[in-house]
Amino acid sequence: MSTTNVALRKWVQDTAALTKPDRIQWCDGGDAEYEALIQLMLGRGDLIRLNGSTYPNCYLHRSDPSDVARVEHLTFVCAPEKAEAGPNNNWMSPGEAHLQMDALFDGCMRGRTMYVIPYCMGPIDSPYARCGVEISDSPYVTVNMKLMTRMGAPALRRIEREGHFARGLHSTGELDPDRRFIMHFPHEMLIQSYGSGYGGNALLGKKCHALRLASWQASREGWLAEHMLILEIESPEGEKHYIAAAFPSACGKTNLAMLIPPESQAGWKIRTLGDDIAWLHLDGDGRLRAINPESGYFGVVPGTNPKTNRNAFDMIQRDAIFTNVALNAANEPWWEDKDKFEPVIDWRGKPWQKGNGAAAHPNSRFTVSARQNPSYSPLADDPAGVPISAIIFGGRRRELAPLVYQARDWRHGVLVGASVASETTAAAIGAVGVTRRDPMAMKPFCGINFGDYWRHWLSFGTRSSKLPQIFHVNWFRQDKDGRFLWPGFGENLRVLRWIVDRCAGRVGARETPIGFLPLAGDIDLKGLQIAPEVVNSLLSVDHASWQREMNDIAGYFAEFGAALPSELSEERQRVERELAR
Ligand code: SAT
Ligand code: MN
Repeated sequence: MSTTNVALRKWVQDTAALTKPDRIQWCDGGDAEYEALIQLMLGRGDLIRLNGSTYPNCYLHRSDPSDVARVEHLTFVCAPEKAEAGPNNNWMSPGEAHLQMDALFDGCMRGRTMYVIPYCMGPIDSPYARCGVEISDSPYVTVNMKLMTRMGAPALRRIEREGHFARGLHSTGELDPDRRFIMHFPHEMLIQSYGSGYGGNALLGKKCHALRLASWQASREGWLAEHMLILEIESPEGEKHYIAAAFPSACGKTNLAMLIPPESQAGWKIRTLGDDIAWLHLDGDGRLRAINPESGYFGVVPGTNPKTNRNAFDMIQRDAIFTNVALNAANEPWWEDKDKFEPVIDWRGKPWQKGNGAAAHPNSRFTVSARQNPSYSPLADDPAGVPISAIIFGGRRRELAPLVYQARDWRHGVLVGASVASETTAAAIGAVGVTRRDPMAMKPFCGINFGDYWRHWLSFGTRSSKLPQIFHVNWFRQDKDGRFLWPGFGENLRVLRWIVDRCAGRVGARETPIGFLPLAGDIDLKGLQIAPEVVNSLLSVDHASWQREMNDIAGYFAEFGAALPSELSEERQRVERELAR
């Protein structure tokens, strides 16, 4: 196989001349190709077959122990001007980055096969979808791309029709942390990733293309590329709303997207359109429509069980790839909080003993096709996407942020999104549990200067009068003994219902300086064992703490200097004035 697209043919030839693979394989995305790659990896020991009667077609991949998460300090945006990348990104000049990367890629695929992987981010016939080609020497990447994207022949046909595509070159290299870089060249719509085989560093359609390059492209073309799940909520009366929600990695996006209504919420239904990324476009009527560019999930495994996420638990019983989980005595995948049984082999492949710490890596992952999700919405394949009623921002915060509040208007909502802060998780290398600013949950993924990105967000306020309402939630409030105040998981539906009621104009709210909060009784708490004083503290706004927060946000915004939109600092000052009143 090859292609009629001259630019693609030339890029493949040039890349082969540089990396010197033994073979080139053009991927068609078919099942036979997938099977053959699985067999190849089983033979090489890159995959372990799991118990075939309880976990049919499931495999375990162990990555190098030094290669288990995204590496933000080795991730760069290489735009010609440093100001384009902003203080929120590492920057290197494109010339220097190309020199470094060419030296790393030189001859790196000797003895290996070079896979040419055409893919489409979004429904193949959607005007909102965008194509890319990843060149990789990793069969693990190739099979994951098949599960995560619309990969193969149909994507190549679209590329040949349209004539343009994003380019991603990836090699696992030597898996040496000192020879590892994830480089983005937005002006060339090019990604170069070397030295890591792990998730967000290697599956280039996901964070690298669909967020970092796409956020650059979206800001030029007038749309939004966001780190958001997309869900459908249907009331017992059949009223449907679509919600997009942004949370940092490993803060429960997959769980929320697949939420199962508890018994007390009979008749309500949640369907999943996406669990990680949303591309949002204004349609001809001024409504914001969302598509999920992905077609599979790369979810955190630990903590998944029938109580926390029955849908996810069920969907990973077959045709799934597990990365860095443990094994039990029955050769089944095992992870913390899975069940009462004990693991025997840890994620490194060593015998596990009590007291050794976690058996599965805290950032261990499953990869599955989205269609295996029992709550999968076929609208995920609708080329037109879905109209969004509400945008939700959230973070992991022990203190301060109430369970839920609503921004006054779009401009205030942009401030709410820009001020998101969250405690760090195991999804990236580095300290866990440290609170940091993570605007729109895009800190690791925004390929442009946050100042320009916020200006772009604000510009929607003048482009349409039918924009979604913006909310902020915090499922992670704790008391002084570290106990969670809110039960979370399925019970979060109660908060989603209030959000939908607000969008439909059915309930009032208490106006506070930080936005609108629920009135007593408007969040359905029937059947919850939750004390009134706990509800009070979940819905309280402590002015002194919020003044400190606004002050902290001012300090953070100051890092962006002249790139910070004045509208955003004026909005912050408005909130600050109201808090002081
Ligand atoms: O490894 S990924 O970056 O794709 C997962 C995540 O951090 O959300
Ligand atoms: Mn994510």
